[in-house]
Amino acid sequence: MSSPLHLEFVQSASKTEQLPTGKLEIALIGRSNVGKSSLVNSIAGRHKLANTSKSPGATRLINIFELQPEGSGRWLVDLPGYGYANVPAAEQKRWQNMIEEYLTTRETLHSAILLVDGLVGPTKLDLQTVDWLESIGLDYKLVATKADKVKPSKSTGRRKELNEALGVEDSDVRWVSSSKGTGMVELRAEIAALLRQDAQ
Ligand SMILES: Nc1nc2c(ncn2[C@@H]2O[C@H](COP(=O)(O)OP(=O)(O)O)[C@@H](O)[C@H]2O)c(=O)[nH]1
Ligand SMILES: [Mg+2]
Repeated sequence: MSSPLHLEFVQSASKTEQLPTGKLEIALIGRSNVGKSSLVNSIAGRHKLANTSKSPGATRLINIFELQPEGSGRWLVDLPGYGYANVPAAEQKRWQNMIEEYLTTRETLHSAILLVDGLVGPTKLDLQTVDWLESIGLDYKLVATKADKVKPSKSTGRRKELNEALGVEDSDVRWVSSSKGTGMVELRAEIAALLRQDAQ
């Protein structure tokens, strides 16, 4: 189960209603630049499956990645990142609506994975997103990204701060590094189990 998951890109959509019908979806959410696309690539053990970018805000679409075999309908869904400051307010609002519409209306959506930058810690928008996920009753898991950027000497303190800011226990957060592969074996196994469970 530690090996990469065989994921293939299915399609992108700018609106929920453009999405094809799936069986079971897990959505990746997080602010722009948090490392969502890199995480998709790491989970799949591929470099260029999902587009990664040094310029935040590049992912403006809902991107579907299907656990193979083709047609399984079991998807990892990369949502547009929120909170990118250099995007005009109207455009941000449009993304926000797209994300919220997807998360509130998608019947095949099982749960979400909320990514928080491990070095930066949860931003105000991340905390709002947590509250919002709680309010709509969508199940979610927490992943702290870019673990390699936290110096070992600061690691314990940083974890504590992040846990306190989110109001969670240490065991509630999976720390990963897409560049170093830290935590990837466990996360792959967890996502594989989620995607392979019985669909309703
Ligand atoms: N050091 C480090 N950088 C990362 C990691 N994951 C992503 N990045 C970098 O963070 C930037 C944004 O990553 P990307 O996956 O495009 O973020 P997205 O906007 O959430 O999809 C890129 O420059 C990545 O190379 C990681 O685990 N470690
Ligand atoms: Mg991206």
